[in-house]
Amino acid sequence: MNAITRRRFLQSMGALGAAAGAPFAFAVRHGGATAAEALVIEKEAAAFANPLRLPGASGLYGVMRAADLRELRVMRTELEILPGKRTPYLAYVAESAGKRFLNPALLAKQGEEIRVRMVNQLQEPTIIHWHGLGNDARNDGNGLYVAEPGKAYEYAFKVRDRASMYFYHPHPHGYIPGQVYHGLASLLFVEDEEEAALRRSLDLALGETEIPLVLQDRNFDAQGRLEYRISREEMFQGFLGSRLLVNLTEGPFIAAARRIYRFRVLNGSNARTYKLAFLQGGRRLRYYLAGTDGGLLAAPQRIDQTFISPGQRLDLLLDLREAKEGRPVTLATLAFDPMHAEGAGGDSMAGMDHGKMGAQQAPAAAMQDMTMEGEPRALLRIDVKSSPAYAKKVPATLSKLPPAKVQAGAPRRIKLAQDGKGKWTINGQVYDAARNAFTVQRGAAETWLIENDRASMPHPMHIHGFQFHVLERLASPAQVRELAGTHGRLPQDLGFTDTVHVWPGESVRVAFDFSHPYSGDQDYVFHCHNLEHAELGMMIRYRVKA
Ligand SMILES: [Cu+2]
Repeated sequence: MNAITRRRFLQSMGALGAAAGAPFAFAVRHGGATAAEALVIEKEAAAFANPLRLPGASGLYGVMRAADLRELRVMRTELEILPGKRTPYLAYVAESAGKRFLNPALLAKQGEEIRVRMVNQLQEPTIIHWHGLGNDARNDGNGLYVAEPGKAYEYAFKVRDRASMYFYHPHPHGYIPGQVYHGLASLLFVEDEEEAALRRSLDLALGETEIPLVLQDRNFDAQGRLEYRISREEMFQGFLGSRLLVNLTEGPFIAAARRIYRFRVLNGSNARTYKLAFLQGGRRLRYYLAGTDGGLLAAPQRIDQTFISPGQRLDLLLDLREAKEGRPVTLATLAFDPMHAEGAGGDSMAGMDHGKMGAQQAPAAAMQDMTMEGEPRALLRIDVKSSPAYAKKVPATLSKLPPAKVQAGAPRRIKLAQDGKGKWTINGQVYDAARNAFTVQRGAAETWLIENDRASMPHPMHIHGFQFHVLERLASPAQVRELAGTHGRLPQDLGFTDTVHVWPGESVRVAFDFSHPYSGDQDYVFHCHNLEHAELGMMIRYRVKA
């Protein structure tokens, strides 16, 4: 949003607030979407004019079978992200059957082998992390091994994981946020029988009625080049870009039939969290949460809003037969309190209006063009067309989700805090790549209690090597509690996850099963997926002892 449209946006929010007889900021701070908020977002979406980029047969996000993949060159290229501008961009480039793919969307069946040679054509080290997959340490790409400039790295692993949409991106510590920001990130779809059954029962086709949505926020200069200039203070908070992109499309729209659509959402932003809702005519539509990071839930959950933190994926089903005809539906991020409570004594800051707080601290000119975290914004407009008859129903059960293997006794405690010197810590430590913070026994069940300090920020905590279950949330902030069910769990806590968002003052109890087939000790990392936090050292190394 440029300065002028942003000013207009704020004016219209003010006008709506006045019309409703209360300051709009109050509604933003203390609740979900109001009708006024929804209408402002829908007005923004009405101007969206760029067709959403979809995975096709080649090019950006071109779909290819992982089994056909031989080589991924990590290189500098150019891409038209903003209409009419050439943006220098980093991409994973593959060639297959005479076609060129940029950041290919990979398909793999459970049990298949992936053998790929990554060639580093950058001027700095890199390595691919297969985010969410239960690989051995060497094939995890955790940054303990990297490929130096001009060198290659051979991956060879069997996909043992449940069907889901996974995420591959760079993981060389010291370079992660910049490489991801400048373009290196894409998707890996793992398929199994349950996945195939869902696609059949809903008559879904990838790229048409099953649509991946990669959410990212970026800044561009006047020439269309990506800007990643970040102060120490911004590193401490995490990078927030002013321009919201979906599949590298700004202001995107799609045309859709009145049927069930599947949206597979990746939050690929460095640090921005979103609160997703579908809006029509000032109200939230209900939709289904079908799956999370680690695949399908046992049963679909009926929801009308959900948070998604950096690194997380959500599998959503939207039945457009429940929408009104002739009026667009808008995928939005709703207003929420980003809870950047790191500045002071926790509680006192947690409920503050951060928009105002920020405005006092930063120069007015810089603020006008900035999209605050938690600001209500449109992400995608869905134009609903009349269409052929469609009589499919969302199945009552989706998968045989394995139950959590819960260890009795005292949990392993993981404390998230700051060191008072501008760094985030895990159990009081900043990252030391040379030593393991602790060792777990291969095959063991462990319960961890992840406790976030009150004077903190939300931290999306991501583990390499395993998926886990969320058992319980304690002392959650009100905006989380109001979406929660039994044991304080959110609908997205009901499946397997590799990234759990832990809010300031909150504690989350999670269950791991450290079983895997690899002989020999395996070293992995556990870190915050706010990429700037990880870069500052919010990461530990741990060992799975064979
Ligand atoms: Cu963090």
